[in-house]
Amino acid sequence: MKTQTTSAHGDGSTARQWAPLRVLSTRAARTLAYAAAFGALLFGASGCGYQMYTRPGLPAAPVAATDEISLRLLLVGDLGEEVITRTQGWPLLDRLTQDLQSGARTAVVLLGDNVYPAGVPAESDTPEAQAAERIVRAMLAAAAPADDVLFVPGNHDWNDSHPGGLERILAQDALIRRLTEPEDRARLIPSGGCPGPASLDLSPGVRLVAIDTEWLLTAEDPRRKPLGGQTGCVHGPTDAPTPFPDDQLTTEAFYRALEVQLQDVEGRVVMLLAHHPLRSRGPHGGHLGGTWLPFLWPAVKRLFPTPQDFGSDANQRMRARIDEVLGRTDADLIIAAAGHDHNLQLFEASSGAYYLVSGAGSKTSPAGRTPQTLFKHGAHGYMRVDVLVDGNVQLAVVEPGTDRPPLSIRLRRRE
Ligand SMILES: [Fe+2]
Ligand SMILES: [Mn+2]
Repeated sequence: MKTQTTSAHGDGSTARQWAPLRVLSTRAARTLAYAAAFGALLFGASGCGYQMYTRPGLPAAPVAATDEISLRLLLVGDLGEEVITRTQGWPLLDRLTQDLQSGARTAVVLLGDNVYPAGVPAESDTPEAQAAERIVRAMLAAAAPADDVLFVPGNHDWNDSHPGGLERILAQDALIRRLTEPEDRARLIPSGGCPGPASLDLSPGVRLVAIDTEWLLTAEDPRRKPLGGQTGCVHGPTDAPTPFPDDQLTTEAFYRALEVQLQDVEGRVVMLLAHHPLRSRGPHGGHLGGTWLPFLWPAVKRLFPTPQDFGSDANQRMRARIDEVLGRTDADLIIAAAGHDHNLQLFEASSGAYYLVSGAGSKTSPAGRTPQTLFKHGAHGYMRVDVLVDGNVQLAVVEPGTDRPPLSIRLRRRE
């Protein structure tokens, strides 16, 4: 708001009239004042950006003892800023390492935008390649105690949606493997520049299904075709994948394969892992407030949405298709996890499915809320999902610098 006030006063008047009045009497100044008031209204209506919100009356989950946890998943997206490699450490990564000392089986899931600004370059020995390697090394070091480390691709990993993305996805895959050889616990998933779905049954009761939403968002755009189009793609369980016949690697073939992975999972917890969210009230989800020029930026985004934003046709189509398939799953508990918006959000849909955005690994952005919002906060952090020995599932929001999770709830299984 400050900018507007300043410019309204900056008209340089040789005031005989009281200056503010005189300024307000010009048409330009009135327009600015209306715009400022409108902006303030939008800013206010959007829940004031970065603030934490927790739905009132949510019962807190009882604290689980270490031996009650059978599987722990730590979900963090958009972690790829170079700031995480600074020598004095990145508090979020220290906290992540602590959370892996649980004695249970653990997996760290990096929800995309693993390396900013444009993924891992194919050529090594450039300053950009060295920076990318430092970033991936910092992640792997923090996740060292984890049994599995899964890197899900995001738009920035695909050369920030520019041509040449496929090479950079393959380079990220190769770099992760090179840095973890001879172990096989860290991987890019889906791999090979393919859309997936790649599924991993971490325990008999828990299936992870990873998909590459950047591939999906660009697959139908003829100008961006070179992004995807990788041949020899596979789908299904990572240890027993099925090939896509080359001529059938279409979005339709993908959605059919996704449906298969989400069927016959009665009694299980299914977690969909993707970079782009299906639900969000962050800047990519059309949230209006709290960003730079709060009343201008959303208008620009609305007029010129990119596939990265909810407003675009490609994004809407993709979300509708995935939701349609999710709606037919027979899983007991569905968690659709994503990053992309740089904040922490949890939604509970009327279907009983949970949607989370955990994209605050290295940046932050504001978030508004919807009637389905259980929690939102524009702050650094990640989400922790614990599957207990007794079958209960708990979700906590972990933020560095706070001892107690700002949210810790038990997720409901559907009847
Ligand atoms: Fe991001
Ligand atoms: Mn992104």
